[in-house]
Amino acid sequence: MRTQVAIIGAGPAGLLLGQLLHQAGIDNVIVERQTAEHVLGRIRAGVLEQVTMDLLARAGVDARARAEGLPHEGIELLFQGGRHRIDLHGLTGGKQVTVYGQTEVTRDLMQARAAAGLRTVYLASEVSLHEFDGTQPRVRFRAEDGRTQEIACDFIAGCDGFHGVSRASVPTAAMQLHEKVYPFGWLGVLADVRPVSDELIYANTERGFALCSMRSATRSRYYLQVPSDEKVANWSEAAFWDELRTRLDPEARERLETGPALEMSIAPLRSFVAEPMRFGRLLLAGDAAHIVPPTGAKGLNLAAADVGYLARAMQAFYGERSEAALDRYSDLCLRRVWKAERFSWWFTSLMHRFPDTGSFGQKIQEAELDYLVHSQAASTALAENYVGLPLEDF
Ligand code: RFL
Ligand code: PHB
Repeated sequence: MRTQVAIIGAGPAGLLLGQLLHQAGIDNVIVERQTAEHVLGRIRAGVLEQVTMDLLARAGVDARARAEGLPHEGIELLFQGGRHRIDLHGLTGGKQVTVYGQTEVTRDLMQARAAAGLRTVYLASEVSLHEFDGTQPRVRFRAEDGRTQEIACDFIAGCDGFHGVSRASVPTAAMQLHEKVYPFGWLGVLADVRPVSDELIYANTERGFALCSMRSATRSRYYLQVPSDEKVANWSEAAFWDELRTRLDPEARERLETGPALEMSIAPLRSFVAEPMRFGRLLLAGDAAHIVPPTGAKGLNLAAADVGYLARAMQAFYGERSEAALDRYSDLCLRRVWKAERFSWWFTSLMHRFPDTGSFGQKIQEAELDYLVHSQAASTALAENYVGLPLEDF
């Protein structure tokens, strides 16, 4: 098999890149380890920045996100038992975010890819990357029928997430890794109940963090901070709802609707960056290159921004025969990535209870939150990061 760009991974990064390249007339093949159903079954992100919506539009796959996504102009911070609104729209000169599930983004991208007749190999095992330090890289894998296949290409895009093979194929001496693992995770529940509030609630409590999010007017997504060694099996659904209630304010507690969990899982929290993001003809994008804790809702949005830059760089390569944009790819991404890393780390540190938080740490968090919601300068800094920093040079 031959293509211009072999994309490893059919998550949002790989699928969006495939669509953006297709729009630019660049042929691509996606190689994915799982089935499409498995990829669609992962319940993850829910908040899209305008930058991400714009890239979906550029890829021609924004119709349903625009029609069914929920525009959110504010978020609520809950601390010391009271809720305070951050007016994202007012503080950023009219920007907003769109609440639309990663599952739906992925479904829309998969449908567009199928409609365009683009090649995707699912259930590819033993994927390996070869000769990306030259000009004719190759991707080898075992297909569903057990046969070994090879793709000859000009570029390999490593969009295979944190545990993928792409970053692991780079010699360790060629890469610098920066990592912070948090001593807690998020226990998430998805349920067909009406959201407790019109806007997302981020809660700081002495019992730990909680988040009230949603997927639609009738489907809610809730999270609780739990210790990192916690197991889902230790939680009954009733225990989840009871604990969530204790972390809410009296009005939200009263309004909270409960129902059977459609999904319940624990996600670990981690900050991670691999530098650089380019190794010859191998380019990393999304979670393959960097991870943020979900508190700032940045992971999927960073993945989208990376592939926006990458598609543009490849367009310049094929259109103008210029490698300049590919040469700048890593630096351009990482400048914005590190700002999102900082924001996500800061917001996580402010909202969660750490083993050494104690009464002093709790008081300091509450003082900072009090300052944050009453200072226009501090609220503006939160708002402009939450809605997403602009793409430089785009
Ligand atoms: P993905 O989604 O992990 O996709 C990678 C794909 O690569 C495949 N793969 C391989 N394929 C072939 N060969 C191999 N050897 C392979 N190894 C892996 C995998 O099967 C998979 O299909 O990475 P991508 O595309 O970079 O997308 C990143 C996002 O998924 C991630 O950043 C977000 O989900 C993070 N995130 C959030 N981001 C936001 O922007 N806003 C949010 O509100 C938000 N909330 C969240 C989140 C992540 C969460 N979890 C579970 C980690 C909430 C949670 C709870
Ligand atoms: C979600 O709806 O899954 C979600 C929303 C906001 C976050 C993280 C996750 O910060």
